Amino acid sequence: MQHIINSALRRRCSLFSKPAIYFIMGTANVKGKEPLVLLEQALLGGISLFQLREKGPLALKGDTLRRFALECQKLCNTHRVPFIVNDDVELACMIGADGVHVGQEDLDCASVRSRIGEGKIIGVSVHSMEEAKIAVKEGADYLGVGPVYETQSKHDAKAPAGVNRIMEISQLFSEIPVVGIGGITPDNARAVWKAGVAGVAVISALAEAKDIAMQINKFKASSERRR
Ligand code: 3NM
Repeated sequence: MQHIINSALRRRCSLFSKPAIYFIMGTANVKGKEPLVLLEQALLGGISLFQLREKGPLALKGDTLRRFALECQKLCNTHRVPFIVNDDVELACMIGADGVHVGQEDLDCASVRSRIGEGKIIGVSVHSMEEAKIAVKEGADYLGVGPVYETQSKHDAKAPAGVNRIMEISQLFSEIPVVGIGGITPDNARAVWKAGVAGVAVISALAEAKDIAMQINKFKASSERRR
């Protein structure tokens, strides 16, 4: 048991040792840009984690998705940035991703753990204290809490909850990194950092940025002003 607790602690500490800029992207989010070029720019710019979230009517599937995921993984490995797969546990296991992120409609955290093993990262999206309690009990390594602000990137997103929920959850589970998500930009990120997050998870403010490296720097600067 002790070694399991230790390995979970190691995973969490190394992932969120610095304020994390967590880039999430799928081919639907890139607005005509080349996704692998965008990812490489984000990695060069200094993102802390990357999540492949391939959703929507034109989402890549099957072998095409597997090949794309492998390219993303290769880039992340080169830059030593953890590569997380959204929802698709089978794909994550097949290619040996660093972890899986699941929502409330996906497989539960305990089942994901039994499939991907102890050494991997599991993130869980939660939208209430109740969901957070269950995810923590089942061994989530970090929680994604959102949407903080209005978002265009998730068609079934819940109503924006602001930063209060993040504050409550991060205070109750001070040992579990909490990541804010939903409509976060460098201009509104400061309140999110102040609410106690270990990271900000971002799709559009990075994928659609004119200069992604500059945008990442702005996110980093927003975290430095958090106290
Ligand atoms: N999950 P953007 S909000 C993927 O509330 C996702 O759980 C959310 O994209 C949640 O940074 C969201 O463009 C979309 O708003 C985040």
